[in-house]
Amino acid sequence: MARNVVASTCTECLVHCGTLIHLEDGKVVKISGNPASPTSEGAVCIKGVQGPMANLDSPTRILHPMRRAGARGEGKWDRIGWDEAFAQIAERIGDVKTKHGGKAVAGAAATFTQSRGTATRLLLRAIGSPNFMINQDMCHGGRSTAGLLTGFGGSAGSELAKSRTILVVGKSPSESDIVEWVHIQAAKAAGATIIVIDPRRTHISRIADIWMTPKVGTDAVLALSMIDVMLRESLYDRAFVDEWCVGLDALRERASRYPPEIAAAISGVPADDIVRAARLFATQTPGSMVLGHGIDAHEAAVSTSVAFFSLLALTGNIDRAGSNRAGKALPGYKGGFGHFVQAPAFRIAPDLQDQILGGAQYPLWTGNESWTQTCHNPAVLQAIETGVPYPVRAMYVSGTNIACTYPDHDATVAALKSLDLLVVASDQMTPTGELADFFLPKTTLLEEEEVLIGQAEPCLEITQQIYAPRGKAKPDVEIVAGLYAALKARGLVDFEVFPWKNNEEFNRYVLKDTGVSLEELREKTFIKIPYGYEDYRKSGFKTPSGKFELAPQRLRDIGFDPLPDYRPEAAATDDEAYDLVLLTGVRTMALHHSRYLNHRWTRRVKTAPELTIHPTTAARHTVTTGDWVWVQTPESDNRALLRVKVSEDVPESIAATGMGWWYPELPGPHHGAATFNIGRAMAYGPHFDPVSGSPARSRNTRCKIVAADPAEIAPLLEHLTQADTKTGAAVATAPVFRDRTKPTAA
Ligand SMILES: Nc1nc2c(c(=O)[nH]1)N[C@H]1C(S)=C(S)[C@@H](COP(=O)(O)OP(=O)(O)OC[C@H]3O[C@@H](n4cnc5c(=O)[nH]c(N)nc54)[C@H](O)[C@@H]3O)O[C@H]1N2
Ligand SMILES: Nc1nc2c(c(=O)[nH]1)N[C@H]1C(S)=C(S)[C@@H](COP(=O)(O)OP(=O)(O)OC[C@H]3O[C@@H](n4cnc5c(=O)[nH]c(N)nc54)[C@H](O)[C@@H]3O)O[C@H]1N2
Ligand code: SF4
Ligand SMILES: [Mo]
Repeated sequence: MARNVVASTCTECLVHCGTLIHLEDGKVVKISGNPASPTSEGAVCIKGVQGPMANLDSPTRILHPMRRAGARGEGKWDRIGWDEAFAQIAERIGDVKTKHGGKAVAGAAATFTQSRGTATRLLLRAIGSPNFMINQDMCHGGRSTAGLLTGFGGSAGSELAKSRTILVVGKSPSESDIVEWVHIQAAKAAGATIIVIDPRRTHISRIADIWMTPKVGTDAVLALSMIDVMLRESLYDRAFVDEWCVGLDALRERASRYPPEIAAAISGVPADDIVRAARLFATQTPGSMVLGHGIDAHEAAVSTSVAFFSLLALTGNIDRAGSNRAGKALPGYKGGFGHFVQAPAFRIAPDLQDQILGGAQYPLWTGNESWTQTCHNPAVLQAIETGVPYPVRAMYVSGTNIACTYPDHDATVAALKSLDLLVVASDQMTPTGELADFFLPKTTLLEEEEVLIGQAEPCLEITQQIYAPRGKAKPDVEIVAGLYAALKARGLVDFEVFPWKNNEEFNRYVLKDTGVSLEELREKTFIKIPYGYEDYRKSGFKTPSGKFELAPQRLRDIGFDPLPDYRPEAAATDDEAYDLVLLTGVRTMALHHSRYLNHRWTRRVKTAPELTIHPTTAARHTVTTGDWVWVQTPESDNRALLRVKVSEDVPESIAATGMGWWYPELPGPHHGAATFNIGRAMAYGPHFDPVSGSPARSRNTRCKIVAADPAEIAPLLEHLTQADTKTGAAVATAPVFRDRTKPTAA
């Protein structure tokens, strides 16, 4: 038997761990962590070990292009050839374009590797549409916009291990980023102080020296109060601030409104903790900060992140060893978000770009100067529904399962169903794919080569292609190349922005000016990018003043208060029945949003969408672990069915759940997403961060829970007691796994 091991990079999530792919006679038998990887140093998670092989031969995998045969969502398909698919899709895009203009075609991608997002964006630009949607408004909108405004939004990556103080705000790295988690644990072992701000008990809060549990949505107050303490006690890094920051006096005045006693009254965090945290973070340097999802998607998301980034600046923890690092570039590298967004060769006419949906309300999110230049997603859904400000009649959805992962399942599904044309590219059938006119089969991780750049430790990386594509599956670049050629043959391409035919050409383009050949990268798998610190000394900060802006000029320019502040969130409802704060989207190691529910291994550990509530809450509602409850929010008339888990990890005021749940084995088109997905009970609006447009109720709102009538829901749960032919999961008899959120007995 021939055995060999190929070093590769995992792209099952954005952490990009280095992996070792073990082969026997050319067949993958195991995936493990690669200790030589500068990014992950051997770390790997269950998704990376199990996911690639399970995706490859999943029973829900689609291996041929398909055209809808019955009514939309009826599940009747004709298998067709690629040429036929490309020609017919191009025809129908042509119809929409002729009738309504190119911008009536929108496209969506999400958490993408480089090629997937780029291919979708450029396909749209080719036909004159600026309407590219990503999920970042829900994801990183507040933090990335704050980084753009202040001039610095860097994360610490491997510097964490060298930090003496680490402040973790609204993030649970043990579930969502194992590389960060490994580095934080290393720092802790070396004596670093860990400060955590999170209302929920997590692995990181368990190792924290100070754990602050604020009321949800009050984090800005804590940051401003820490700033107040640092400035009043002159603990800040005067040399850095004098030379590199503007706006100190204004910030000092603003922060003085939130002395620790006032901050304590608003947030519920003891004043002593705030003072102690401020002193430690200011004096025990170098320090770093990890900002997570918990402070994004609030009405004051941008303001809150500006306040936390300001704490970094005041302490000089910017681009130094052991602090948050600036993104490091590999000279000549033609990838990453910025290149394909900004490079003149890939732009469309400025007057077209200016018509992007949501552009008028959120220029810092959508406009020419923004980081993403992507739509405000609710504006696209509205344009589909109402034709205002102009119609959107076709969509190309690649690598996102929006029927499960956008808030408001019903509105999203209604919008998708009403389109003249919906094309979905994905490796697996999903509730989104079920609604398509054309389903285009995508390769999985082991079947394609992808060049990447990672920042956990600045590094050029490659995902190695191990297998030829299964069936007729193609990588995203090739799918788009085929569509582009068919559109071009019909005279529908206005902007020549897609010169590549396949992944290899694309990857060679990305590398061509770096001095690293594709062959060299294939051989080495990763190449560290040499880097230094304090890049701002060479290039300044990318702000109008060239300095770190504590009161960002760009906010002032568009009529906003430039200083960070605390804004109490508008009350979701006065109805006392909504007695809990609902946190959604809490990450768990075995899932990636809506992915992996079709895999046997996942379903052994995750059998149902969980709603974690405190014992007191459970007693009040007379429910206990394992009971099913209907969850409703004030923003929607619909409800979702979740299973209770009673735990003291959440305070009495909170109910916490994940997101995106569906059961692939249940009948289409929704496969249970219209029952078990918390998105069914949520809405996109009505509250948005005024700067970034982040939907404030997509991750936290209020909810009421009602115990479900066992007789009523029994038919909905039948499938859970049967061995399932699609996932192989006999859930009721599945082994019970140790709950890793509980400490093991000594
Ligand atoms: N295993 C796994 N990993 C993932 C993902 C996945 O689906 N699965 N998804 C990836 C993606 S796209 C993302 S965006 C990230 C998200 O990953 P994280 O940023 O870690 O997001 P969450 O897991 O939602 O954790 C957010 C934390 O914020 C806390 N929180 C909630 N509200 C507040 C608040 O008002 N203030 C404070 N201070 N804390 C609050 C919650 O209790 C929770 O512990 O994970 C990435 N990594
Ligand atoms: N209520 C609530 N909703 C949320 C969140 C929350 O916290 N709460 N979090 C939000 C966040 S942060 C995010 S990032 C989004 C995530 O939202 P999504 O990106 O929609 O989440 P995934 O479930 O990861 O869906 C990815 C889909 O792409 C397919 N796919 C995987 N790889 C490829 C590929 O290479 N090419 C193609 N064409 N397809 C591929 C997968 O099979 C899967 O169907 O969800 C958001 N939604
Ligand atoms: S954390 Fe897991 S899924 Fe993400 S890259 Fe690493 S091994 Fe892959
Ligand atoms: Mo995300």
